[in-house]
Amino acid sequence: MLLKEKLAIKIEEHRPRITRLLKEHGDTKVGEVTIEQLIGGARGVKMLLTDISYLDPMEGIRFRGKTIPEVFAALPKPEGADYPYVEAFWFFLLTGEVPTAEETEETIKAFQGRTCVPQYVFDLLRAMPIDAHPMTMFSTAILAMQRESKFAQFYQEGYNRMTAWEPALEDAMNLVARLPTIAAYIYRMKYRSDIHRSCNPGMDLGSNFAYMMGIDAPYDDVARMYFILHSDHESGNVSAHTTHLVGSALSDPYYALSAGINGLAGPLHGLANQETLRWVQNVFMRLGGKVPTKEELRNFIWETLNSGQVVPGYGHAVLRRTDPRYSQQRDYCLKHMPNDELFQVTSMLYEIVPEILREHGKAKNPWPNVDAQSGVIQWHYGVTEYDFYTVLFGVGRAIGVLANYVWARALGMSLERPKSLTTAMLEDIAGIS
Ligand code: CMX
Repeated sequence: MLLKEKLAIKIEEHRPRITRLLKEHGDTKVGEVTIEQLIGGARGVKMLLTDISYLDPMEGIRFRGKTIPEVFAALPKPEGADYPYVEAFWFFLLTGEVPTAEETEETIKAFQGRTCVPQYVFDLLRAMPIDAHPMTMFSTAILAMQRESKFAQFYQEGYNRMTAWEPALEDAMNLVARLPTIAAYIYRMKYRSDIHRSCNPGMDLGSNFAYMMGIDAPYDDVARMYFILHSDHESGNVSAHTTHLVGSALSDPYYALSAGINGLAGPLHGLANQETLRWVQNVFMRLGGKVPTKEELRNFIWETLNSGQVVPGYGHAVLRRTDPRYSQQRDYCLKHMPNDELFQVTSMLYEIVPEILREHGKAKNPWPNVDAQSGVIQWHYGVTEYDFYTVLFGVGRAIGVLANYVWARALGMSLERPKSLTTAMLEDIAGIS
């Protein structure tokens, strides 16, 4: 069955559940908010709804109820590949069902018909200063395409909340199809002498991205793994929440995603993968290019902490163990690049950082997150320009946040508008005024 047809059935089945919850249980309490949570970035406050992924602090992420290894095992893969088609994953995130071979083929075709990026996007990128950060370029390109939005057009022509998910899906699929082309264009414009490879409409998304980047196999499989791993981490993280928040004003997917990508560009969020590499490269530089010993690494970590900086790639707002996205990438390295110098340093950090963060006594979670490993793999395949890494994260993250955008419109989710209080009001509530 075509993705859109299956999605329509799923939406019809799901809507009564939301209506019932609202009508019959609207007053039921889900939790309470403490002053610490109110001041501390709403940590742990249960106030968002998504069925696309769920993050357990100990187990890590589940996409549509499946762990990462289960997702990788269940979804259809290209022949000889270790990782599934991104297109099959998109079908799975939206419908909650593993697509058949035929459904996968149809979804791949649906994306292949959408890869063409308008020329004005390239012109715009070329007009930007060449030293603009790749994330600035990426977000600008997304925003520039807003004029193409079917959702915005649908709103202008008379909005219908029952069918709003349909133009949202159109926009979301156009975006997911075009982002790899835009990312590869930014990369080659900035770092590969401005020589480009046009997208190859006969390929799947992972192969096409590797082709446009100009990197041989198994980089196509790395791309599939990377985009799937970075896609979604439930709704409360900065990029997902921002996309959702902006979308809740019925801003179209282009506006919403561009905003979410800007959030991903923060060093406490997606930029941490760039920061990890920058930080490790600093260690190498200090030691004249030599692989550091454990003792040297220890000193460097303490120096970082004592100067008031965070150790990038470690800690998490929700997770309380090693991020399974880290473990997956580590497994990849152990299989394909065990002797890589950078991987060996990354492994040493895994042995040392948690014990130091514990001793330091601040971070609630001393274990590595996804960003501590991802740059190492890119570096191995020649993508050594680490300020590009967050763009790769962004191509993947778009898949999750846009799937959420489609469902948010399908379920008629409301304008987000939490209530703020003043400090005096909090003092009053605390009984200290
Ligand atoms: N190094 C040093 N200190 C750390 C730390 C780290 N890796 N992780 C947390 N801390 C500190 C925090 O800065 C905070 O200090 P203050 O009390 O002085 O503000 C304290 O420990 C408590 O923080 P927390 O409750 O454990 O963590 P938060 O939910 O506030 O923040 C995160 C989570 C990810 C921002 C934080 O762990 C961090 O800054 N990590 C490094 C950056 C990073 O890897 N970000 C990527 C996260 C994954 C992603 O979104 O891509």
